[in-house]
Amino acid sequence: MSIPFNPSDHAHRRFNPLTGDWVLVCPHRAKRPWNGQVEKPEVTAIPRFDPNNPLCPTATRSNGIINPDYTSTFVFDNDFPALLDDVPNPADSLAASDDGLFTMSGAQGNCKVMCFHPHSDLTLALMSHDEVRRVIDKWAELYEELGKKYIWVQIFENKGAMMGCSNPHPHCQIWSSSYLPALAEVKDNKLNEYQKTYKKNLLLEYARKEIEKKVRVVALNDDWVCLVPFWAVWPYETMLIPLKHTLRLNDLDNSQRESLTDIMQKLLTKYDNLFETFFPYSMGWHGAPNNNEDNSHWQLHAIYSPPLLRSATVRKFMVGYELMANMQRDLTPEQAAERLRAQSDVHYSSNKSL
Ligand code: H2U
Repeated sequence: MSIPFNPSDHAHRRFNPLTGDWVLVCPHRAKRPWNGQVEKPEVTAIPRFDPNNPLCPTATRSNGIINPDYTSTFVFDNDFPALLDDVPNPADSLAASDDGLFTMSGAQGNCKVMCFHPHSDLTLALMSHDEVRRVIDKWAELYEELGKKYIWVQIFENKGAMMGCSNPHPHCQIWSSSYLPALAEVKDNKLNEYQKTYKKNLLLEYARKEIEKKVRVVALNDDWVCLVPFWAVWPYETMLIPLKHTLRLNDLDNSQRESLTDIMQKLLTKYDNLFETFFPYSMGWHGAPNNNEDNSHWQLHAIYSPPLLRSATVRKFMVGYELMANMQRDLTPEQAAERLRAQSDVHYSSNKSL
């Protein structure tokens, strides 16, 4: 081939050093016409209070418990928990089958739901600075409390019906487990290997180099960088990384929490502005496991995985080649970062009534 390689035009693969996975990037396909499924726009006319919405203050939940008339954040034990503390472990004979083909392992844990705000029609993008800060403080508090008992505390938010969010009310979930989930275990190993090989923290080094390169940076402040990872899989996937070595959410100091509030509000406003919609996503926090070991190879980070590709209604599906062979994307991470950077930091809805 005599044509010189251009990453904005030519198919190539990128390596994710955090997981060891590869993503196939096919930028030339971003121009193709779309005749596939068009999702219905997310319903935005959500009532502020609905007595039949089990996450609202004073509403009755599925199990008959009545929520308090909460005015800020509100945390409760999930009424349909995937993980429970009081579950026996499989017998030794099941835990290690001789042929390695039928191995089981115990799974104990706890599942909580955290409402961000009493009003169902708000999202983190529309909440005030102080309200978002209270969410961050509550995350840190829960992380600290649950981290005393569980090796892994997974905070995650499914936003929008497109991402499987079952209740139109700003909230997240917290699943704490007696084991390291698969992705956490992979990251633990990769971060450790990198630190041993290069004598550097992978994510701190990565953030520093991305800030120098600028092309994938969406927002930056004194304590945080928000970027589209070089190895992003979802079209507008982003990552939030603290600039200072920080292991867990509860280790964030006051300045980091204030600037996290700012950068989250900026990112979420840009997300909503991109297609003038309440941008759906799944997001979560990853920090050092709670195992009393040397976790200096870790660095706290958040991942946002939004499904939208071209408009409020056209989403990326992880099917076909992605399920059977390799994760794949069309838009390059650099193009995605540029588009997000170009979005206003003022929410589109502030100019019109919702
Ligand atoms: P999602 O929107 O991400 O599905 O989270 C809502 C969670 O709230 C879900 O896990 C729980 C569901 O089990 N829930 C209750 O615990 N009680 C209820 O009455 C309704 C929903």
